[in-house]
Amino acid sequence: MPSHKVIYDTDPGVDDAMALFFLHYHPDIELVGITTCHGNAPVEITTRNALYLKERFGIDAPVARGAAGPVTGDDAHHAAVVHGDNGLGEIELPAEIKTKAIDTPAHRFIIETVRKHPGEVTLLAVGRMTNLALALREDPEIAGLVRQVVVMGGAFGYRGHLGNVTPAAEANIHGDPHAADEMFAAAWPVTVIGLDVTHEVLMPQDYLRRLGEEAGEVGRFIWDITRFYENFYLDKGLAGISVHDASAAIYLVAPDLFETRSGPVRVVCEGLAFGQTIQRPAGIGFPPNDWDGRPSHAVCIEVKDQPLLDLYRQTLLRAV
Ligand SMILES: [Ca+2]
Repeated sequence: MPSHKVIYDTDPGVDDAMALFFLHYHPDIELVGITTCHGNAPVEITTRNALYLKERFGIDAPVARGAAGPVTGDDAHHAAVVHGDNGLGEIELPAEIKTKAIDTPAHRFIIETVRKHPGEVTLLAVGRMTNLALALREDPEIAGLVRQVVVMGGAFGYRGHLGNVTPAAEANIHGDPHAADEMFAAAWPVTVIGLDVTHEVLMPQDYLRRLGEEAGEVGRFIWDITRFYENFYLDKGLAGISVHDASAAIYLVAPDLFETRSGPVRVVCEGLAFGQTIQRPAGIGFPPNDWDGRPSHAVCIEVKDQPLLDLYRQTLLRAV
């Protein structure tokens, strides 16, 4: 029996698709729903991509469409330069997707699913945190009913890793900082997989080529969608693509590959550092401050990259 019921909150997205495959093929994970959000592309496109991936790879979980923009009502910003205009690296996609999203909006799907399985559901959020914030606003009690929240987002300056939208801010948090700050205010256990660790995990082209050769249709698909994405990273002088969302997915089944630091987390919601995530580490004393009274969460500060890449590959080989 799979030991993790997971709702995957996502904005596919090249690395979102790569993480989705890990969730789909890992035997200890039961994907109970896919909720979509604005982010890498507008929500119409991320939802369509989620439906396409579900249909093409035979993923059972329902898809619920989520928020089109941040909780403030401001315009959404998208990352076409990284993921292409279609969100999946400009590969050719069918004009029509037969599979449809369910009628329930994402945040309500989250509430209903968490209430149906109290204490069992993990929320894996790898896009903007908007759907999670909307779920908390509608039903704050769910914070006490989820098993855990695992987030890909943020940058805490560990080992000198900066943001990727500004020197201060990472894209998922920058895209809706108010939602992220509300998410960190809730008393549910959150683990953050930020750029501090995802910029330490790189898939070089050889790794992707081998996956393409060995992991059947899904391997070839990953090779295809990463061509555009890879150029973005190679142009920046990196030795491979950063493994953002899949690192967060892998944390679910292999938390021992990560080291964490505890303490409450705040998000800067205005000014120059808009979207910056700042943790007040446990054990350090400060005068009264804006972190007081907030729940402690775990921020990943170290990762064992080679075992993580091995686990990803082994899991994808199960597709063959
Ligand atoms: Ca994502």
